[in-house]
Amino acid sequence: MRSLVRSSVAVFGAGALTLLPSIAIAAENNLKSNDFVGISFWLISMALVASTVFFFIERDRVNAKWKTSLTVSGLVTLVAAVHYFYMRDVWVTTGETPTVYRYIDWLITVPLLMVEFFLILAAITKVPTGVFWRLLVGTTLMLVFGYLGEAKYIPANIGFFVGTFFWLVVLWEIFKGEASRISSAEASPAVQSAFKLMRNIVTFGWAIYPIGYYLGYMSSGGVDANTLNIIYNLADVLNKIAFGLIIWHVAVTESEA
Ligand SMILES: *C/C=C(C)/C=C/C=C(C)/C=C/C1=C(C)CCCC1(C)C
Repeated sequence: MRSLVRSSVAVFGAGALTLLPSIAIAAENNLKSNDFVGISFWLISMALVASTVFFFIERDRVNAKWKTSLTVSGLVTLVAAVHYFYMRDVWVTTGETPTVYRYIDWLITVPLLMVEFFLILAAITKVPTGVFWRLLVGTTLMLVFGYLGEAKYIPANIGFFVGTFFWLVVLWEIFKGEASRISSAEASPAVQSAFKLMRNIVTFGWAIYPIGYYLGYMSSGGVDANTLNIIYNLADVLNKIAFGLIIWHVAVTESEA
C-alpha cells in the first residue's frame, strides 16, 4: 500500500510537470484539424503519459528483481512524453521539424531501451558489464552520427553509414555476442522469448528510422518533412510503448511463476 501511494505521487507529480510547458503554448496556437503530423504528436504524447503511469503502478505487481526493468520502461515513456510536448509545440507553432528535441529524446531513451536487454538478463543470472557498455556505447554513437548528419554538420550519407555501422555493432551483440549466448544458455523460456521479441523490435522496428532518414535526406525522390515526422512518430509507438509492454509481460509472467 505504501509503495502504491509512493508510486502514485511520483506518477502524478511527473504528469503535472510534463503538462505545464505545453498548456500555455497550445492555448494560443490551436491544432488545425488537417494538421495530421500535429495530431500524431498529440495522440502519441498522451499515449506516452498513460504508459508511464501504467508502468510505474505495475511495478507493485512484480518481484523485486523485475522492478528496475519496469522503472526503466516508465522512464523511457516519461522522457519521451516531455519531448513530445515540446516537439508538438515546435511543429504546431512553426511547422518545422523538431530535430534537436527529437535527438535529445533519443539520446536519453535509446540507451535506456538497450539497457533493458542487460536488465532482463541480470534479473536471472550474472551478466558481465562489458555487455552493458557495448550496448550503451554502440547506441550512443549511432545517434551522434545521425544527428551530425541531420543537423548538417557532416554530409548526410556519412552520418548514415557511420550511424548504421554502430547499429550493426549493437545487433551483433544481441544476435551473436555475449548477450545472446547468455539468453539462450541460461534464461527461462519466458525470458528467452521476451529477449527474442525485443531483438526483433531492435531489428525491424528500429530499421524504420534509418529508412526514414534515407528517404528524408538521401534519396532524390524522397519524402517531405510531414512524412518523415509521421514515420518517426509511429516508429516511437512500437519501439517505446510496445517494447515496454513486452518487458512488462515477462516481468509479470516470471513473478507469478
Ligand atoms: C525511441 C526512439 C528510438 C528507439 C530511436 C531509434 C533510432 C534509431 C535506431 C536511429 C538510427 C539511425 C541509423 C541506424 C543511421 C543514422 C541515422 C539514424 C540515427 C536515424
